Amino acid sequence: MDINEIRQEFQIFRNEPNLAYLDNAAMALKPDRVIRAIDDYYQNYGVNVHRGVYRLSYQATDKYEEARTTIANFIGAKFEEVVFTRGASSALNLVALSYGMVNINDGDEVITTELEHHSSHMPWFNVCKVKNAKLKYIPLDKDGRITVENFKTVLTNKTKVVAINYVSNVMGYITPIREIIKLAHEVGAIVTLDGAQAVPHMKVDVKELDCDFLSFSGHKMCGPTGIGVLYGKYNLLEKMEPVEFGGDMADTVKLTSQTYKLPPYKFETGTPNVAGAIGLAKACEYINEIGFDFIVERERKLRTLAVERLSQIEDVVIYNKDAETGIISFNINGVHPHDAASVFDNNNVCIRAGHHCAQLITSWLKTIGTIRASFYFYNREEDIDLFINAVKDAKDFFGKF
Ligand code: C6P
Repeated sequence: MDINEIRQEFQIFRNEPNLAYLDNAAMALKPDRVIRAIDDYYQNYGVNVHRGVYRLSYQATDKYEEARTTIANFIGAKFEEVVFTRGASSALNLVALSYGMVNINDGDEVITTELEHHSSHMPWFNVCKVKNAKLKYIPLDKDGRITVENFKTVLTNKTKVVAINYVSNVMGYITPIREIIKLAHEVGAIVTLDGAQAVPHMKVDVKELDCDFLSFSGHKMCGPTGIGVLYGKYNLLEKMEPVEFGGDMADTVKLTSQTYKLPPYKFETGTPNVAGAIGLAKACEYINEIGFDFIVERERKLRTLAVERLSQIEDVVIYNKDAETGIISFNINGVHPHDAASVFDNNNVCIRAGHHCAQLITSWLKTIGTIRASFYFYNREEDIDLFINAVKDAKDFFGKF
């Protein structure tokens, strides 16, 4: 596949062919076809769904629900198991608030890790605090990885929930999730999987994984902002209570009682993000066309090249040298990550610096933050040249002080 041809479909690269966009873990760029699909909805049938008894509203409803089918197929789920949310954060919170607040009780145990993004860990910290349950952390190995062996040391018959990432947004490690899910199920626990950094980068099939919940965001996979997905096994979603009430999710409302629609609708209160769902479905089609084989291979190649060259620069500390995905976290000795970031910007390189909303792993690494470069399939070898030059510039500039 020709990278230049791929890049031609992105207005940002047409504007700035030499931009090294290496902040893909924060957000991926959008190809024309995703923007066109959103535009088409607003321009040609931009009305509300599920409500109007007229042609345009049927059309919008059909497109919205077709989008759900496309996204369900993308992750191997059933149509009714795909709940649209604002993003991964709201999906992860929905599980904690709806499932956790009801099913976690005094003395129960929830397992999580120091590798979690705040949106995966904090909702369960809150549940455990309110419900007087114990939050346990899988000890990370010397490289900061989650291992099955270490998972076994915290798993007990009291474990009710495992809240864990599939790919860490700081370390880029792939969690050995299949084995963890199997072991969790053996003690009757459910697994809520944070797939925000996995679903855009590798084939994720919820039935094959047998995870109970999976959360992810549209904007990290070439889709729009403000849309994400909570996948849940239907038998769990069916028993869960909504956490938001109001328009569209209601079935019957009387003075003395109220009932709700079946999943997924009981969790989608109010006018949904129709354009977002349509845009995300288009992004799924686009990613399927690019193909995960290509995406995985490309990211691996770029990462290997970048790590090789980065390792040759004195005073650079790489925290995740052997990670499997396109995320590199590092620091330049004596240079504050935010100071370095400004030099990267001057070199036309977009990276992220700081704790990446994952303060637990930042503390574990005994640092105040890291510089993070993250690749996607549309990145070029030339981006690595710009990136390496920026590292050298930052080192030379701040190294003087
Ligand atoms: N991580 C990053 O730069 P939202 O913001 O809701 O779309 O996604 C939250 C989220 C949850 N889990 C993981 C593993 C994530 O990486 C993120 C988002 C971005 O690393 C923004 S903080």
